[in-house]
Amino acid sequence: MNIKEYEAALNEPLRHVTLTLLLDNNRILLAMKKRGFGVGKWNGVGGKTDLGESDLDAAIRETEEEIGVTPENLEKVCVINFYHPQNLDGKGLNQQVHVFIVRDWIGDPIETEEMKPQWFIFDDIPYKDMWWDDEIWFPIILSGSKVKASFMFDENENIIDQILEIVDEV
Ligand code: 6U4
Repeated sequence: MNIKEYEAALNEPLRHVTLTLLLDNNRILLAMKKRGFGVGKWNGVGGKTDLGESDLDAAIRETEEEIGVTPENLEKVCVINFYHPQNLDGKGLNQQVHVFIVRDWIGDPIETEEMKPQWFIFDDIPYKDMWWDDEIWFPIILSGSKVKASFMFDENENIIDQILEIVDEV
C-alpha cells in the first residue's frame, strides 16, 4: 500500500503533534527522548496537542515541560504526516507533526525526566540516531525553506513511501 491509497482509506483526522527546534546561529538543539514514542532517538521537543488547544500553544507548552524553556516568535516551517500502517497499533501512531523553528526563548535548556537536550552544529547532526525522515527534511528547513510532506513506515520504522513538497507557506 502507498501513501495515497492509505490516505484514501483513512476515515479519521490525524492526531496533531508538535515538534520545536531551537536554533542558535549554526547550532540546533536536539534532545534525547528518554521514554515513550521515539525513545532512544535525538529529536526536537514536542508532544500531543490537547483538545481545544492550538498547535502553537501546544508547542510552547511542550517545550516548557520537556526542556524548561519558553519559546518566543515561533515560526511554523513544516507539516508532516507520519503513517505507521503495518504496526499493530498503527492507528494510534499515525500523526500529523507541526514543526516550529525558534530563535528566541526565555531560560536555559534543562534535562527533564522526558528529554535530555544537547546542542549540535548543523554539520554534526546525529542522523543515524534519529528518525530516518529527519535526514531528508532537516537540511531543507535549515536552509530556510518550508515543507509539506508525508512519510509511511514499515514495522521496523523504515520508510516505505514518501511525498515531499517545498512550499511558500505551511
Ligand atoms: P506523551 O504524551 O508525551 O507521553 P509520547 O509517546 O512521549 O507521548 P508524543 O506522542 O507526545 O510522544 O510525541 C511524539 C514526538 O515525536 C513529537 O514531538 C513528534 C515526534 N515524531 C514522531 N514521529 C516522528 C518522525 N518520524 N520524525 C520526527 N519526529 C517525529 O522527526
